[in-house]
Amino acid sequence: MKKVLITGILGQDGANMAEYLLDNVALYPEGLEVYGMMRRTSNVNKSNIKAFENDPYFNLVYGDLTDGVSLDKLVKEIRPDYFINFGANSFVGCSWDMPLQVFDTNTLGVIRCLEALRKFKPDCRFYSAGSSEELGDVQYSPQDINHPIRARSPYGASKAASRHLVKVYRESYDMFAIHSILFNHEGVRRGEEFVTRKISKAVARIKLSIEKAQKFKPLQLGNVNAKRDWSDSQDFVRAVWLMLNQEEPKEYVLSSNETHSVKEFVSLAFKYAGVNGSWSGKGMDEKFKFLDTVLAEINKDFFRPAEVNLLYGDSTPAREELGWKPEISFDKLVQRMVHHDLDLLNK
Ligand code: NAP
Ligand code: G4F
Repeated sequence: MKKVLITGILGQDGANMAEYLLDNVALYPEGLEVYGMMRRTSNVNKSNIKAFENDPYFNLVYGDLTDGVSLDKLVKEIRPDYFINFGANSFVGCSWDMPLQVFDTNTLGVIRCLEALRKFKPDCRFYSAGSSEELGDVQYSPQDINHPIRARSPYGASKAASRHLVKVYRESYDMFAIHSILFNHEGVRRGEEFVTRKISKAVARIKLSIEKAQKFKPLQLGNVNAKRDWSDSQDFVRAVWLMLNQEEPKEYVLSSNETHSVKEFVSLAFKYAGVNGSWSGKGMDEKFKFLDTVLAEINKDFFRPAEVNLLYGDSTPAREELGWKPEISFDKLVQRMVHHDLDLLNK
């Protein structure tokens, strides 16, 4: 029986990872059991795990990355074969407001996971999610695994530090421990504070208001000229599983190998909702309009103290060496997110 412990189960990637494994249980004749770790919060949101919460091979367990006792206890009791750490404070925008909490969760949390495994299950394979945000003000494009760390946010710095820690444990204790550089990845389970989901939800709301001839507030955005390399999270979890099942613990970049601006995302999202519009104006006066109707505008509240202006990945080694290939294009991703949020509003 293979046991997989996943942190961040109520988040986007944790839920997609668990669903991917549970959908493929038949591939493991020796049996596969998935343990999803959630922390205790006052108002739990289980919407991302609704589809598989009652699956007989799925178990929900309590634990917290800021509490080493809880991680020790889980590792001792479950004795996982794979430990996939998707838990984090993952929102770059708030990492200036709570840098200590971000480091406690994203960096010390990784030490706590590694220590629990070192003490109680050293042969467990460990994966921790790293980020293209570690690369910061990039020096060249596209960015590969050798790009220097130039973090621009407390979040980026927290992930960079955790990358070093994973390497230290791998080399010091001969553990199968990897941290890979994940470029942005989205989908219908994406949190609403991230720009893609904020856009798809607002576009659905605005589309409905237009249909009902009701007044609406335009979508408010910060730096719409930032460029990101966006993929679908469902494509990434397949690659994470391939990485965990290599012979040797090698680290990879996962990316779409394309880059698009926030402005492009907005234009495409409105297009898939059947709303025409175009960008005009400059700087703080830039607006996305249909005739005289403003659909999206700039709001200084959404700018960051320091911005990562461009991310553009090169995942060629992952494609060639792991045999991984993303299946969902940028266009398809935007279309799926917008149609999903339209369906939610029309229910
Ligand atoms: P997400 O949706 O924000 O999920 C993160 C999960 O971590 C949430 O379920 C959250 O729990 C949990 N968490 C937060 N603090 C915790 C703590 N102290 N103890 C235990 N769990 C805690 O993020 P995601 O998009 O799935 O990302 C997964 C991982 O990949 C994260 O490490 C993220 O930093 C990294 N990453 C993501 C991207 C991307 O574009 N999505 C790119 C690069 C790297 P609650 O549900 O209780 O809040
Ligand atoms: O969607 P975002 O908040 O994602 P960001 O900062 O790139 O971080 C995501 O990707 C990282 C990988 O590079 C992950 F590690 C991290 O966990 C997270 O998943 O913002 C994307 C871009 C930024 O340049 C931001 O300034 O969109 C810009 N933006 C413009 N207006 C906005 C907004 N971002 C947000 N969240 N909200 C806005 O209104």
